[in-house]
Amino acid sequence: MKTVFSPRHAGHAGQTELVGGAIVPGFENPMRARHIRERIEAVALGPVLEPVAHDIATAKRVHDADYIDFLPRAWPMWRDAGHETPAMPFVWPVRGLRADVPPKTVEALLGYYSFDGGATFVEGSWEAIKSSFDTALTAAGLVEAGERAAFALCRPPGHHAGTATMGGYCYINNAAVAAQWFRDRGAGRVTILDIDYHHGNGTQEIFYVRADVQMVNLHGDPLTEYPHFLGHRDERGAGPGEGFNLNYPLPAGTGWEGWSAALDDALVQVAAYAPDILVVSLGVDTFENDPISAFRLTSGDYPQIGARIAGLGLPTLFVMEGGYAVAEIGVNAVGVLTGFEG
Ligand code: SP5
Ligand code: ZN
Repeated sequence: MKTVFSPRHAGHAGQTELVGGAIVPGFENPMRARHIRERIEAVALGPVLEPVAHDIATAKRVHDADYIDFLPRAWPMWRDAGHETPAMPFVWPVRGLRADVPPKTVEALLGYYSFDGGATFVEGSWEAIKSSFDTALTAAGLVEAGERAAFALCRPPGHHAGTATMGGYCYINNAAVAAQWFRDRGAGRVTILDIDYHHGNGTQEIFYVRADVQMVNLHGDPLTEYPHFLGHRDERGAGPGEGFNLNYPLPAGTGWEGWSAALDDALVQVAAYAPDILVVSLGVDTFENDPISAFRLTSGDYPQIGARIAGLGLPTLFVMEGGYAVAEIGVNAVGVLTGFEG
């Protein structure tokens, strides 16, 4: 399997995040991509290609134009406002406040375009965000050109990013951009299967009223797990999209038995939809030792996940999302891919 990967992810480094009232080093760091890349070489998964630059207009097919235009401006505005720390949102237009009047300062705009404080900017962030977008589209191009599968080693991840909101380490929704790109290139139906520990709230929001992109999510129950405010079982799509959004919230502590049973059910639903292309939002924060998650999958489980997904027999684009047990992230993520290849 071919991988697309950009060294330009590495400038997105040194971010901080708020955990329990304390500012700590970000869990989403450059070592993640480095370990996956090394594992690809160690197991000789296949060639690693650099992405081709794509027009950012493609991101505006699933995101609001003003939101995308803000992303490259966030860090320069923050720096010019005199800050020396990473740019972090801290005020949001939630219930009772007005979200219809775009504000003018960078502090306010960061909140206007986010749902949490988890998407922060440093000097190299935009270059990394753009390279991650290019990586997804370049890998999508490989699948469109006839590869059975391709791996977009994206960093930063994307599935929490909604139409006009960043959050949860995500800025541009790489999987959603790729799915839309397949549609625009003639695919009739696309499925996004999201197996990251966290619900793919951004992807769900983007496709919620659409029948041409099926969204299937396995994740920690939002009653106790991040992102908390989307991902319940009764969210099944709306209007023409009714029935094309499927959520499998699972309790913290779920291990292989419960998780794989949900996967098997999900795969039956995907097969019934009969998409032309499958996009997998591949997070491995379902791992037992993940520092911010609570499922109990083991490294031996990941190849089995890949094998079961391969059973669909669909052209498949894997897009990297989360996974924070850095020492094992390479074995786990690449394990899915080698399991897929059989
Ligand atoms: C792409 C992705 O996986 N984003 C995840 C973002 C999670 N952000 C906040 C998680 C808060 C979890 N708190 C549990 C801390 C346990 N020590
Ligand atoms: Zn996650």
